[in-house]
Amino acid sequence: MAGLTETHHAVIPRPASIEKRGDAPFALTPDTHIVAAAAGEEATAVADHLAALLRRATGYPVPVHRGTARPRPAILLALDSHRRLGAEGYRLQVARNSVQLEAKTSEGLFRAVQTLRQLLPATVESTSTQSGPWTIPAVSVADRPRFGWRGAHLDVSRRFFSLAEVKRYIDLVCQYKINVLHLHLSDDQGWRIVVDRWPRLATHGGSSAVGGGPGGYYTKLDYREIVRYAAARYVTVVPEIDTPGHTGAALASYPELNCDGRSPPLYTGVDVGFSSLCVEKEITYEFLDDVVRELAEITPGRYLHLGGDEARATADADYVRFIDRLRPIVRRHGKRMMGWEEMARARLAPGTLVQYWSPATGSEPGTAPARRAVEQGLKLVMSPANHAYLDMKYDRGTPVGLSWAGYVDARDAHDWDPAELIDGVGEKDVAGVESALWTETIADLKDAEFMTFPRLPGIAEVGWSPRAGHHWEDYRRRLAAHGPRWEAQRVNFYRSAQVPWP
Ligand code: NGO
Repeated sequence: MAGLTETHHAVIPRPASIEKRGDAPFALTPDTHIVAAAAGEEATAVADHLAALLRRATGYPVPVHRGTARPRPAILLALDSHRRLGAEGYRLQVARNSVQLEAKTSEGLFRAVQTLRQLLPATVESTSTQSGPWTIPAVSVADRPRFGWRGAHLDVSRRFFSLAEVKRYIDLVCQYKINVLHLHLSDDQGWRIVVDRWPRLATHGGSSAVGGGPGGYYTKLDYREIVRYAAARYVTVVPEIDTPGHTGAALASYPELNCDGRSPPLYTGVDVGFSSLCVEKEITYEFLDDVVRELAEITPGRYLHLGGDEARATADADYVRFIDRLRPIVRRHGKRMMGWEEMARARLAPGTLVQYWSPATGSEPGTAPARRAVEQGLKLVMSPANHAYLDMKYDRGTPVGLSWAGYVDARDAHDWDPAELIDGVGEKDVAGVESALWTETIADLKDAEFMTFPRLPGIAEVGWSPRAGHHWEDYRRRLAAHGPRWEAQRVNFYRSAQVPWP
């Protein structure tokens, strides 16, 4: 294990166990092969993914062989069902002559590849050929995640992000073993996914953005492509349609969804909490049934997020009635529901995931929804705004972002424990963690990158790494080594003064 004063690697999230071996480093050369000993196409796809990555910066051919023949020097990927590594765990052994990656599943192999990348020099992340040497220190890693849910939320409603931009975001976050992409697909300012039965949602509701900026929406083909691209990186897409509030774009598109039968204009401001679907009208539930059905059809993941936050324009009793009606709709279409913490005010089905976002801690009043969720036997995904909201400014000088939950610098993103934040919420109640990037103040992907890095790696480490050994001093030295990796990938990151960048 890396001690406090002796960091010999810069891997983030910190592996459960990583030890130096008494051997010379492995060096990639023009002769290096990758051997996919693991049976099955998925493991071979992981090998191909690694090969493509290595070819880019080294310029070496890095051929991939299937089967057990073992040309030397080689990087070997193998599936080993006997090891108790869990679905995402892996072992990685680096010696002078070989690199071995073993996991129970191809998903575990993919996580191992992310570790391997980070053991190589930063220039391996370049998109053009660089000169080596391409050495990997001789280490032995045994790793598995603390929590199964390590999400990244992206608000594509307030600002629309193109297919290419979403793919880049996936590519950047999956390096930190993020395994969920939560797409906030609808809000007051924009509806971003085609629903065939309600076409104006996208064509009208998706035609604008915050500040009146250009809108956009995903066709079902686009969405399927995001799902496919994410799945190839072992990231599950969780789509969110926010209800019953944050529904301005839908209300603007269809007058019949409004209680008074009249559509408001498209909203381009940044206020929250003023819109609501009409809880009394039957057509509201026909609408939701169509939306949930069509979204379920193109979403292989288990969860659909139905929002539920800040429904200040919905009376309390109406809110509970609304969730009572929503519950069977989600079940009918074969999915489980996820919702923001407010949803725990209502009765929820077993298996529903509740997403905590309040900055409240201990037994402060703001923690009550979390306890209500736990009392219902439900698990929480933790996104406390003062640690995990990537739209908060780093400090007073940050040119974009909000500050209602305070400033969140690199240390705040790393220095917290999801199982110790709230009285009555322990390890067994936590499904995992998720960063949230709301985009009211974010103009484009460059801004999004600036707010994501260097904070997301801290949240990812909170979600993946063992509780023991969680030290800011050790972490910030490892984090510093990621600056050059982001430079190589042309990531627009924030040079936090808390981090000793090289
Ligand atoms: C809140 C609100 C969002 C805002 C965000 C800004 C939740 C769950 N609802 O978080 O609509 O965009 O704050 O920080």
